[in-house]
Amino acid sequence: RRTINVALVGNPNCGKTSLFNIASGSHEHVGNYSGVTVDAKEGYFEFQGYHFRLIDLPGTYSLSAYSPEELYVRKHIIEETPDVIINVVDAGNLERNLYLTTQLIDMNVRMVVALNMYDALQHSGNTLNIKKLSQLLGVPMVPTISRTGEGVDDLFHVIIGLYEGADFMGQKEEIQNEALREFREWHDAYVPDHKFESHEDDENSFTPRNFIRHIHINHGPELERSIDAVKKEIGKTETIRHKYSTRFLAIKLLENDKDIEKNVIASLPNASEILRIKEQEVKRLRETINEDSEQAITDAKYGFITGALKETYTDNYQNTEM
Ligand code: GDP
Ligand code: MG
Ligand code: K
Repeated sequence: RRTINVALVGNPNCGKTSLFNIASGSHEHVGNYSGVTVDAKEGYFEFQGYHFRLIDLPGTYSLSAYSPEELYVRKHIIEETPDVIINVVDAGNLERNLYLTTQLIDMNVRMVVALNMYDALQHSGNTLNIKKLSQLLGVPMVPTISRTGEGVDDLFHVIIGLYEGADFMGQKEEIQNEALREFREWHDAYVPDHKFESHEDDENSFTPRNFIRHIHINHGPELERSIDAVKKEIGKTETIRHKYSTRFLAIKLLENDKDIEKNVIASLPNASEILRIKEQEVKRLRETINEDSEQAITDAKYGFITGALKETYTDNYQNTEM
C-alpha cells in the first residue's frame, strides 16, 4: 500500500505544529520523526488503513521569492510533490491567511484548507459560510481546532477522498449538483469575463471535482490577458517538462520573480521570447491600468478574497457597532 504524502503549509502561528503533533500522536504512530531539521519536521502514522507521511513546513505568508522560508516551501511543493497539501488557515484572520491560499491555487496543487482556530471564530460570534467559501475558492475546507484535535479526523477523511479522487467532499450527487448550480450562478454574476477551462472542452466535464482542479483566481480582464499571453509562450515548450503549472509561472514572471526567471525559465529554449513577452505585458499593464504588475496581482488577489468573504463572513462585532 502506498504512503500518502501530506505537507502542512500556512502562515506562522496558525496552528501547523499543533496539528502536526495531534495528527501524528492521536493516530497509531508507527515510526519516529525522521529527517528532523530546523526547517521541516516529518511524522509517520496510520489512519483508516492508510499510511501517512506528514511534513510540517516553515510558516510563510506568501510563495514569492522574498524570504528563505517562501523559497523553501515552494521548492518542497515542486520537488517533493506532496499528494495533498493541507493549507492551515487561522479562521480568525481569514483575509490575510487566504492570500497564501490564492497562491497555492495558482500552483494548481491538490489541497484542502484546514480552517483552524475554529474555536476562536465560534467564540467571537462571527459566522462563516464554509460551504460557500469553499465553492468560491474551489477548495474543500474543514473546520479544525488543532489544540484539541476536533475536526482532524474529518480533515484526514477529506485527504483520503482527495487522494483517491473522490468527488467534492464526498457529497451526494444531488447536493453536489445543487452546490454546483449555486456556484455557477455566483460565478457568472461575479466574474462574467472569465470562462472555466474544462477537460476536452466538454460541458459535462464541469463537475465539482473538476472545478476543484481548474478554478482560477480571476485577476480581472487586463491581468488575465497578460497572464494568458505569457502562459501561451511558456506552453510552447512542450518538450520541456517542468512541474510548475504554466499559469503559476506566468503569474510569477509578471510579479518579477527572479528565482523563477533564473531557475525555471532560463533553461527553456524560448526563454528570451518568454521574457520579451513578459516585458511587453508589464509595459502594457502600466499603460492600461496605470499600475505596476506585481502590485496589481497582489491587489487582484486581495480583491478576490474580500469579495469572497463579503459573501460568506459576517462580522458580528461590526454589526452590533453599527
Ligand atoms: P504554527 O506556528 O503554525 O506551527 O502554530 P502552533 O501550532 O505553534 O500554534 C500557535 C499557537 O496557537 C499555540 O499557542 C497553539 O496552542 C495555538 N493554537 C493552535 N491551534 C489552535 C486552535 O485550533 N485553537 C486555539 N484557540 N489555539 C490554537
Ligand atoms: Mg510551527
Ligand atoms: K486546486
